[in-house]
Amino acid sequence: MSAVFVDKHQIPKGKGSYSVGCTDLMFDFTAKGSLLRLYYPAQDGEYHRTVWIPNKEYFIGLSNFLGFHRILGKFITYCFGSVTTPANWNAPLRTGERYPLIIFSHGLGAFRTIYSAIGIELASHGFIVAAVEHRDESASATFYFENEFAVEKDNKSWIPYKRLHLDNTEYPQRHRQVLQRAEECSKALNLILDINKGKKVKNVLDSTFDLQQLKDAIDNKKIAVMGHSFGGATVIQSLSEDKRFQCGIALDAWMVPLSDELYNRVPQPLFFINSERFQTAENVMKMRQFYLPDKERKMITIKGSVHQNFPDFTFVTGKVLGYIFSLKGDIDSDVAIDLSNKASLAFLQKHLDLQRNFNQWDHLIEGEDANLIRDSNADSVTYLSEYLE
Ligand code: 8U6
Repeated sequence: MSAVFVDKHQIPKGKGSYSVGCTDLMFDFTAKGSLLRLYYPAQDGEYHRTVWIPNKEYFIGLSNFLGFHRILGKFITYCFGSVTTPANWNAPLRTGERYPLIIFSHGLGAFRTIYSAIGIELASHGFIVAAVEHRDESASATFYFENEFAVEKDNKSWIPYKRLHLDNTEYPQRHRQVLQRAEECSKALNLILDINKGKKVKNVLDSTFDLQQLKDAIDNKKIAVMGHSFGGATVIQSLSEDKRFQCGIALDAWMVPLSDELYNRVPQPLFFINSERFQTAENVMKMRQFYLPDKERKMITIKGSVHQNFPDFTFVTGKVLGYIFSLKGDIDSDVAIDLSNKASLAFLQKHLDLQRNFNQWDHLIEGEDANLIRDSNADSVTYLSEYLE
């Protein structure tokens, strides 16, 4: 049965020239440390594919986040528990080049492993991508270890998703979370740059990937931050707090968590890539606050796309389930992520000053494609619907 549902639908391979490797890194073991999934240019060779969602707790968490009945939770574990993603698990790093670095932040109810189509594509074009897992109770699930003994015994402490109560106002809690998320992005960056400088870090997760390979592997002047939804808000918060991030890409950003005072604290270039269905006039208005004279801002909208066109589930379901759960829009999922990834690569080349051929996609940054809308559809569309009410 899982073969019928899943095997025909795969997470796309990287289209760049590099093989892609993948590993998980945790340091230190506490909840204040970092947990991230790394996608990187790898040496060619035969390796095992990467297990997409590596623990049952993530499925239980997803099922709770989505409000599914226990039985449906069991069903999605059954369907997706053995799915792999086309990255070579623990493959050795490709040497001979310093790579630009991207810190990636996930959405609400998501976690570090479900943006692999983006991580793999960028790594295949020569980026190291670190997808952090946030401990702000916005992930469907995440874990840490209480102490060294728990590490030894692989006795994980799980942090579940925290549902907000309806009697609470949303903003203060989401704002507190976005501050923690930005701090976690900076902490992950510290960790990776420490390893890049030669600091000996022992991965808390038992791994055959030798972290020493990352020494001098990163071009520490070429660092960007990228994220989806709540992670899009995290991008903007991170840019304001940590000027080591040279630019940011916000995928269908959800702007509610951000303070109204942030708008003039983001000097770095910022690219908004939006879905057609998710955005509202109010949300896009908050994006427009960041448009100030002399600041580089770009916005495009992918026609026929939905919010969940950016995470991986859009690739592993068929049309029917995809439509029912809003995992797919009218646009083909591969076409949508290609546009997002190519526009991202073009933007990154410009603002990280890369000498590559990603400028072949410069027109996408301007929204010039049959499947793109320049800027946004949301301002006018929502005003019209309000007018009709
Ligand atoms: C449906 C996010 C599924 C599924 C995700 C729907 C989602 C899913 C797995 C979880 C969180 N892709 N974060 C059926 N909604 C498996 C079977 O996994 C993305 C995915 C994906 S998110 C997001 C945030 C909020 C909501 C939906 C998605 O940022 O894209 C509400 C009501 O808040």
